Amino acid sequence: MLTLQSKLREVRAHPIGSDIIDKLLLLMNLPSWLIDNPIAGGMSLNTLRILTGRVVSPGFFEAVLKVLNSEPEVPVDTPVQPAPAWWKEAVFYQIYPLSFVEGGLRGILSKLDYLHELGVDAVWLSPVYDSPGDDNGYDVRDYYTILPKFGSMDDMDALIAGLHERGMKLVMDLVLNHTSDEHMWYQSALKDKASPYRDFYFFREGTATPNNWTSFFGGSAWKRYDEQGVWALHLFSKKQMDLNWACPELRQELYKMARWWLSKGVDGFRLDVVNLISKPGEMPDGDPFIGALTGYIGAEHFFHGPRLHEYLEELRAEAFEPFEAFSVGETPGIGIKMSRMFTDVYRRQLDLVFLFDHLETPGHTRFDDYRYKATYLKRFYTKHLNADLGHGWNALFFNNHDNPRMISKIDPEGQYAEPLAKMLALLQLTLRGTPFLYQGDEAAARNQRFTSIDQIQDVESLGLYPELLKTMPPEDAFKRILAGTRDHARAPLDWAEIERQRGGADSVWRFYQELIALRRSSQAWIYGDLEFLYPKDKHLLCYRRRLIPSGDGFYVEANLTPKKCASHAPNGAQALLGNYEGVGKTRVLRPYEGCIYKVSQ
Ligand code: ISL
Repeated sequence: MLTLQSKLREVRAHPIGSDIIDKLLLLMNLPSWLIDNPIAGGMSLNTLRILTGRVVSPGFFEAVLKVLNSEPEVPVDTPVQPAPAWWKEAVFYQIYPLSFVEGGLRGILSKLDYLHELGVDAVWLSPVYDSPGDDNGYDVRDYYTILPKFGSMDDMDALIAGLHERGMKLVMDLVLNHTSDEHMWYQSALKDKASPYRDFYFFREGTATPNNWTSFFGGSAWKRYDEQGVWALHLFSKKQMDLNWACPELRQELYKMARWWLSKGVDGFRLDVVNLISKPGEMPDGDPFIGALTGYIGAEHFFHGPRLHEYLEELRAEAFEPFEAFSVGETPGIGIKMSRMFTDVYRRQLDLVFLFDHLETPGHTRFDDYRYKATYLKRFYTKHLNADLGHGWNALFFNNHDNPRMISKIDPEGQYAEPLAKMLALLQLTLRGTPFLYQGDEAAARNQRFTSIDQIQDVESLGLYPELLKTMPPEDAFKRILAGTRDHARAPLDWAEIERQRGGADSVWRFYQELIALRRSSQAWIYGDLEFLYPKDKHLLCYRRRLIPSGDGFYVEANLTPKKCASHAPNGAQALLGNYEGVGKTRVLRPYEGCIYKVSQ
C-alpha cells in the first residue's frame, strides 16, 4: 500500500505510478531525469506535495494514490519466449465502413480480393451495428442488427464467409462502455424507474449536477432530463450513455451478445475505450489540476477504475475463451507499464492494447497546430519496444479513424508524402509487434483541406468548437479544429488513386505489398529479437532483427529527417528493400529514406 510517506521511487516502481509519471512528463514536455535521479527518487510524496503546493491542487496526490492502490497485484517479471499466435503473425487492416467504399458490407465484400492481393490477413471492422449515427456507429442502438445503410445480417454472414474462404480473419469493433440513448435498454431505463434496465446506466437524482466530470467531446459529462428529474452520465457525446458495469445483469447481457457474434464465426474484437468501463459508484469530483493537465476532469476516476481488471478477466473468461477469440483493447491514457498489466498472458485479460503516446510529440495534444518531428519516433520506439514486455505484445500503427493522417502531421505541405509514407510502412512492418494498417495508408492518404467549420461533421470537433470560442477568436478556434479533427481520416477513400498506385511499379501501394511479403518470408520479423543500434544518432533509427537459431538476421535503418544523413549499414550487407531507387548503393540516406538489409548473424 502506497501512502503520502512513500518515496517517489516507490511510485515509479508501480506500473500505474510509472505510467502516470511518464504521462505527466510528456504532457508538460519535461525530461525524465527530473524525476529519475536519486534526490527526487528519495523524496516522499508529502515533501513533494509541499514543494509543489502552489502549482498542484491539494487533492492531487491523494487522487493518484487511490488509483495506485486499486491495483496491488502487478505482473510477474520473468521474460519468456512469446508463444506463437495467429494475431502476432497477421497484418491487420482497419475498415471504417462509412468511407471505405460505397455499398456497405457488399461493397467491402467486393474488395476482399483487393485486400488479399495487398497481403492483409485480418480485417478490423469499425461498427456496422444499428445506430442513429451520432458518432458514426460508436453509438450502438442494437448490437444484434446491422444498420440498413450497410446491409443485412445475410451480408454480414457473407462477409465472414468471404474472409474465411481467403484464409483471412474478422475482428469486429465492440463498444461496451456505452450505448446510444436510443438503445431499448436506455429508453426503458429512462422512462421507468422500475425498469429491469434502470441499473444498466448511471442515473442520478437531484437538482445539482452529480459531479464536475467533463465529456471527452466537450461540456459536462451529465445530461439533464427535466421531465424525469434525473441526470445521466455520458463520457462521450450526449447520445452515448455510459453503461454501469457494476450491474451483473448488464455484464451478462454484454457477454451473451459477444458470444452470439463469436458463434457466427467472428474471430475477435477490438474493444472500444475498454479501460474506461469501471467507474466508482459514489461519483466523486475530479481533481481540477489533473483535469487542467489532461483536458478531462474526472479522468483519474475512470481511466483505470476500481474494478477494471476484474471485469476484463470476467469478460475474457465468459465470452472470449470459449471461442479462443482474439481481443485488442483501445486504451486511451494508459502507458507502457500498464499495457503489460492488461496483456500479460498470466492475467488472462486482453491479448493486445493500443497505446497512443507516439501520435503526438511531447508537450502537444491532437488539437495543437504544430509540425510533428519524426525524430521523436526514435525516442518513443527505443523506450517502448526495448522495454521488457513481460508476456505481452505490441500493436504497431500510425493511423486510425480518430486521428489526422500521420504523414500530414510530419509534412503538412506534402513535399515528402511518398517517401515518408513508405518509411512509416517500413517501420510498421519490420519493428516488433502486430501491424494495424488504416484504410488509405496503402495509398499515402493525406489530410483534407477543410476551410470552414461548416465542412466539419465529427461530433467531437463540433462539441469542442463552441468550447474553444469561449476563450479565442473563431480563426484560432478553427485552426485547432483543423489540426485535430477526426474528419481527416474519415473522408471517402480515393479508389481512382488506389487503382493507379496498384498498377504502378514504384508506388506506395506496391511498397506495402512487398513489405508484407517480406515480413511473411521470415519468422524473424515476428518472433525475432529487436535490438536498437546507434542510440546517439538523433536522426537515424537503426535496429537489428534476429531469430536464433533459424539464422535469419536483418538490419533496418530509417532517416527520420528531411535532410541527408550518413548511413550505418554494415559493410557487405545485402540490400533487400528500400523506399528510393538504388537502395543501399550509396552511404547517404536521402530525406526519409529507409532500407532493409540481410545480414549474417
Ligand atoms: O482520449 C481521447 C483523446 O486523447 C479520445 O480521442 C479517445 O481516445 C477516443 O475518442 C476514443 O475513441 C473511441 O471511442 C469513441 C469514438 O468516438 C471513437 O471513434 C473510438 O475510436 C467513443 O465511442
